[in-house]
Amino acid sequence: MYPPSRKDFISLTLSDAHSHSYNNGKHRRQSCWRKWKQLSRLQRSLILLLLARYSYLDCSPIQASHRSGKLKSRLLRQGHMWGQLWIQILLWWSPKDQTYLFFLNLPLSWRGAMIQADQASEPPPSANGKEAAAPQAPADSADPLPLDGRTEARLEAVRDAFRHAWKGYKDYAWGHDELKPISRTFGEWFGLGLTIIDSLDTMWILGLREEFAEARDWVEKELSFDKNVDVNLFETTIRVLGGLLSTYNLTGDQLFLDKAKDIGARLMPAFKTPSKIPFSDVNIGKGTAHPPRWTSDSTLAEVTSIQLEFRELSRLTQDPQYQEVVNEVMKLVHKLPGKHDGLVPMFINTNSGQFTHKGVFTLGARADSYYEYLLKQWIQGGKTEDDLLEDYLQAVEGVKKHLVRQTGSGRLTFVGELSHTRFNPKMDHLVCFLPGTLALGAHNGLPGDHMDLAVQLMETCHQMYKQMETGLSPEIAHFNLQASDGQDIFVKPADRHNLLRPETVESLFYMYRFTKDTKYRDWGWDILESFNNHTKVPGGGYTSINNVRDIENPGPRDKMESFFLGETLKYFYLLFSDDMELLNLDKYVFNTEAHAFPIWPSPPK
Ligand code: DMJ
Repeated sequence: MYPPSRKDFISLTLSDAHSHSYNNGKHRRQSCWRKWKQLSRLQRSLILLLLARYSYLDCSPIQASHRSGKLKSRLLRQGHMWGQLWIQILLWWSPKDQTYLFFLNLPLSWRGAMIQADQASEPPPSANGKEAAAPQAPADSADPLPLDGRTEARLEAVRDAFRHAWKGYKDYAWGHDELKPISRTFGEWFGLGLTIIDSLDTMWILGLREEFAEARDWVEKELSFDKNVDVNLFETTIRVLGGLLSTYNLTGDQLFLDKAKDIGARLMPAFKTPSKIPFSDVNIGKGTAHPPRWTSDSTLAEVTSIQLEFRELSRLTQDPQYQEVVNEVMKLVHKLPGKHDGLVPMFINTNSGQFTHKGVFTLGARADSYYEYLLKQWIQGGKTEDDLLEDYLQAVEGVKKHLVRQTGSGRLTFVGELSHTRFNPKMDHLVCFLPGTLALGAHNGLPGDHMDLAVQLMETCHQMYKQMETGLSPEIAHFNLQASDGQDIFVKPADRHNLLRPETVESLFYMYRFTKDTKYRDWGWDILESFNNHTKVPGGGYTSINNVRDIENPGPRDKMESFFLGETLKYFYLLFSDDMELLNLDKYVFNTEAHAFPIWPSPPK
């Protein structure tokens, strides 16, 4: 985890019979005294010196990593007290070898970015044939930027979180879709090693070249799409096709484009429907596609949030078939009756090509990324496709008119839902992508009031974390329109789970990039600390939890979604990084799974 050449450490070996449980803090606390007595006088003096300034130190694994993070950031924040001498103490519990490690790290000068030039991979090979030229890898985050202590500490905390998540995945789920960190096994969805593919570009961006190399090796030697398996078109497009294309663009490594072409071609049968609205499921081995068993409908967000990826595949391969099928979907939806001031229903029929289940309008599940991709396709295409812009602008007006309200007490702005003209003051955490999207639009010349709304919604998404006991947002929040009882946010028992989702961190990243207001970074830091506090699993991995309102028993769900590594941790890193050239938002557009594609050059006028 920490190369010995860079750190000095003292290790204490303990025996703890319960170390494999999720939270066994009590037992460990009892043995603190014994461990303390095992330290040398010098070690004790150093720790006492620090403790004299920083209240107390606990020994429970989750709390300890949280507190050591806090301690570290407080030390770094007050780094002037120490001149050029930085002291970091990291308390780390390793249940595998049952060892507490006290790391004393004494670098004599601050080195800035952690990525070393010698960690870079081979130079990108150029693409051949009629494919587009191999991408220029963006400025590597190895640039020696003058980082202050806090920035570097936060970036390193994200790398630490990634390493911890990766360790669990590697140890217990390697090559499978997802880690189940509590039972120390894996979950399979499509059997495509989703976590590896979703994580590739994150590792590249974080500078984790060793981990990247082992993942690349797996992609080269183990990944095969020649499988008799039904996959979901949308999920496979955003995670697998998106992850491979993004990694190709970052690295220039032909392997990833070859794999992207392979999966892209295998997904094409989904578009062979009477209406040209794609089916939800494709068998990538047999080349057949079908809707779910109970309906011939597809979800609206799913059929309209695969465009960035297929268009990019066409650009890179110079083969128009991919972009043609997805552009056709957008054209059909653009012309379709049944919208409500730009708001779209949640389902569309693959036979008739018409909206179904009309009357329910949400920016949450099943509709969310339709709105996101209107704007992002317009940006990707060099702002030339007017229908996309028109639909986006109309939709934002529809949102403002029908869905935006404020709570009675704290005047929190939120986006509710409309159900057959009845307003429901309920907002999914998924809607927290919206502040970022609105800010991105305003940055690209769209009305200033989009930014005003973004600022207000960002505050609300922040409150959805802050007002919970764990500091983590529930999956769904209800808002109080009345002023009477003073409470703005309610959470129903069934909605109290947290799946390690990225949307709020994603929006914080956009808001920071466009405003440079450091409060957005601080809010992000609080969220990272809360994830470390309540979802980090000793031994490796992070788990989704059942109850964000219960500190004592958040109820681990035993699942680490691939988007935690693909999106959440990537957006944390980009939020904290001072390097504005690292995926510059004037040059790149992110898909809905945080995979980045270059913005196409505008055609000559
Ligand atoms: C991700 O797969 C994508 O962000 C998608 O758009 C929504 N659901 C998850 C994350 O919450």
